[in-house]
Amino acid sequence: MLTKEQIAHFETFGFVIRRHCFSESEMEEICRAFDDVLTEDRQGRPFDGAARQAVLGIIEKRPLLSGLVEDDRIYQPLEQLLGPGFVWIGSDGNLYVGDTGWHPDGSDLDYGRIKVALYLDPVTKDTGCLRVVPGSHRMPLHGALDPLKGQRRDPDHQPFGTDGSGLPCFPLESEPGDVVFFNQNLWHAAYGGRTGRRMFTMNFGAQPNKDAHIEYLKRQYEGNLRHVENMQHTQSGRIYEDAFLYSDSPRIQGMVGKLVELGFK
Ligand SMILES: O=C(O)CCC(=O)C(=O)O
Repeated sequence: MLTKEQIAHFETFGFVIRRHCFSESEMEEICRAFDDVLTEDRQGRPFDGAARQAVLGIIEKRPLLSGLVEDDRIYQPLEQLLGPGFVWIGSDGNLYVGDTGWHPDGSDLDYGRIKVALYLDPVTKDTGCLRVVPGSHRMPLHGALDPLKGQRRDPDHQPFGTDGSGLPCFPLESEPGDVVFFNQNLWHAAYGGRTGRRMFTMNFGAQPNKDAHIEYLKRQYEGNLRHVENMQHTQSGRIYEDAFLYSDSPRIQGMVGKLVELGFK
């Protein structure tokens, strides 16, 4: 459970990091499952480091990883932050190459969405940890950072007189076993990571109770299908696994019911 101070931290700054959530032996198993899915996606070939590898639906592909979403250490904070009835959006497993420039995952300020990120190797400010601009999940700061969007296309574009690595921020340095929860509207980036930096994310939305929320979920699903086509080696034409969509777990059923109703697969 999060303390009321941790909830206030999340509400105010847009993120909270929980330390030592998973033990060393749990992380060894999690890393093995992660490596296994990414290797399978490369059809057993070594990672050549030419470009980021991203596998959508990673956690749905292994029971050990799927179990994370119903684990109290993940599930309870989400229920506290998003409220009951929150929904699954999806997961991705990544081997990163180079820097990730500043961006928010979205600007849907009216719809609560949380990204839960686990970095599988120790990462610091200058070796690829997640950097965030505290408070940028809300207006006016969220909108004021908009000029940074051009910097992802052109690193020489410096609307605030600095390159991306010099932007004022908070570095979420982490060790394997730590878990980062952040609001998807928060501006974030990563600089200086090694080629093949490992991390995976699990993404959740509050219970959709407006047409705009459903539209968001549909848009995201369509975008993810395109992402599978563009970035994944293995092509399945779908995002989720049946074992996950039709899980026996009441917690998982609770978060995927809406997706099944919407015909996502
Ligand atoms: O770790 C990174 O490179 C950035 C992660 C990120 O941008 C994301 O998960 O949306």
